[in-house]
Formats: sequence, structure tokens, C-alpha cells
Amino acid sequence: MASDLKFIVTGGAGFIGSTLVQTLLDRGRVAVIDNLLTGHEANLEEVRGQIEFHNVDIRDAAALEPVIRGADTVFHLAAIPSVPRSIDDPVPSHQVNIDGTFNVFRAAALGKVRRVVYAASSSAYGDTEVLPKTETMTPLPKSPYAVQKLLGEYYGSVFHSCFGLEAVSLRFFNVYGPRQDPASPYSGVLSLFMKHLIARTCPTIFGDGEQSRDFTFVEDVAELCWKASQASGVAGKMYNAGNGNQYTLNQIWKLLQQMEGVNLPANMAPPRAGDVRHSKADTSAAVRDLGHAPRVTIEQGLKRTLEWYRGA
Ligand code: UD2
Repeated sequence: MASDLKFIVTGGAGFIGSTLVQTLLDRGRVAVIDNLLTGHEANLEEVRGQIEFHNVDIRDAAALEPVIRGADTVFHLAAIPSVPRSIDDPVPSHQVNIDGTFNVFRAAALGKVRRVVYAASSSAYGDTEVLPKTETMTPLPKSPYAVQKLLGEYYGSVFHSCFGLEAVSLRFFNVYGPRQDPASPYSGVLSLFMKHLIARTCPTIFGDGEQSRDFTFVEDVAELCWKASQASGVAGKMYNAGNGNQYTLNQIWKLLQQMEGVNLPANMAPPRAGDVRHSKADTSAAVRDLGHAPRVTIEQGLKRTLEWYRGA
């Protein structure tokens, strides 16, 4: 039975946020804050009658505060994502990801919210010499986006130590799955791969395609967000929210072609500025402290994602 607790999801009309909304629905009342810049109302179609929707920009502190006041947990996922977008157009991403994040923490502290779960990014690690990447490593951000997301973690920890807000940061590792929007050149690579696979066109791979990522299925991330909101002894801390796997882009594109029985060689283009070379999460701290238990293998995740894009 759902409780009377109120959960807020900023960025709840995005692909990760809308998946989290579904996870929260039978656990309490859910309100979404989203300005629909990169999110879409269609992502909330199935749950429309069951949630509150607030078309609010997190840069607008005055509009944010009354919505957040009195909530049990704020899941702060609203952001302008993408490493290259933060290089091409750094001002909006700075304003949303840093100023907007400050506004969310401040509204939560003023509004006596119990806990904020903050969507941080694996990009904070940059190019570490050692894999997998563990939470104790020194951050080496390589792009404005990576700096912005890292700063949000620091604010979370300081809002805990200075203002008593229970903030927990989760470093998301290349999340993919249904509803990820492939419409922009800044879209996540797997959404673009899906689009090309279905259209039977060749994708572009930046660099040699041997860069690797810890691709994490969206439902596993949503479930971890919930666990991070409930775990004890974790306030002020940061955890990897990855799957613990590592695949190169060449491997994934090959796998997808095999799944569809097609031959669509990728167009190779120069590497992107700010790109991290390899990424793989050490999930042991999240498993130990949060009960993280990612369930979806890459084969299952790609299959389910592909089915969704085919129907969309
Ligand atoms: C970063 C973070 C991720 C998340 C995300 C949000 C890392 C390791 N990961 O993802 O955790 O915060 O930002 O935006 O920093 N690529 C192509 N062809 C394309 C598009 C992309 O080859 O058409 C390449 C791209 O150069 C990169 C890889 O695919 O090497 C993944 O790119 P992405 O934009 O999907 O995500 P990434 O790794 O920047």
C-alpha cells in the first residue's frame, strides 16, 4: 500500500526520471518537477492520473520552494546532460547543473525534506589509471559537465554537514533503456545506435570505437535510487551507480547488428573533446551499503530497449 509520504522527482519527465516515477508510485505520492527542456510529457503518459506535474525550471528558486516544501525525499535528476553539449554551450549547463542544483538542495533544506538523492555522474572520474573506478579515487573531471556534476556532490555533502540535510549522491554510469531520446546529436550513444539499427542506417562512432562504458539499464538505476533513499548511515556520501560491466562501442554495435542480422559498418569520426576513454564501476560499496543488485544483463537490456524503440 502506498504511504502518504511525498516524493519529488526533478527531471521526472526524462527517461531515467520517468522510470523512477514508476518505481515510486506504489510507495507514496509522487510529484514531478520538469521544465520539459529535454524531458517529454509523453514519458509520463502511463502515470498521468497518478502524479502531480509541475512545469518548473530548477533555475527558478522561488517557484521550486513551495513544491518541494514538506516532501519526504527529493530525487534530483533534472540536468542538462551531455559532455559535448557542455563544451559547445557551457552557460546553460552551468546554470542548470550548478545553480539549479544549489536551488534544489536549498529548497530541500528550507522545506525540511528528509533526504535528497542526487544524480551524479561517472564523468567525475575522468581518465583514472586504474579500473574499476572506486569512490575513493581522486576526481579528474575533463569537461564542464563533469565539473558541474561533481560540484553537485560536494554541495550534497556540505548541505549534510552544514545544514543537516541527508544528501546521498549516486554516480550514474551510462544509463540506457526505453524512452531515452535519440533526437539530439547530444543523445546517449545507445539511443542513437537503436535509432540507426531500426532505420537500417550506419551510426557514427567517435574515435576508434575502443572506448568502453559501463552501460547500466535504467530500471536497475531507478531501483538503486529508491534503495539510496531508504538506506541508513549513508547521508553525505557518494556511491557508484553502475553495473560493473565494461563494453567497447565496437562490441556493442557488433552485438546489435548480430541481434538484427544486419551489416551496417559505422562511420568513424574524430574523437570528441572531453571524452573519457574507459569506464567501469566498482559496485562493491553500493552493494554493501545500499543493497545494490543490478539484475539486467547487457543482452537483456539491449533486447528490451530495442523492442521499445521498435514499438515507439
Ligand atoms: C557521460 C557519463 C555518463 C553520464 C552522461 C550524461 C562518462 C564515462 N559517462 O556519458 O555517466 O553522466 O555523460 O550525458 O563520462 N559516441 C559515438 N557516437 C555517437 C555518440 C556518442 O561514438 O553518435 C561515443 C562518445 O564519443 C563516447 C561514447 O559514445 O565515447 C558515449 O557517449 P555518450 O554521449 O552516450 O555518453 P558519455 O560517455 O559522454
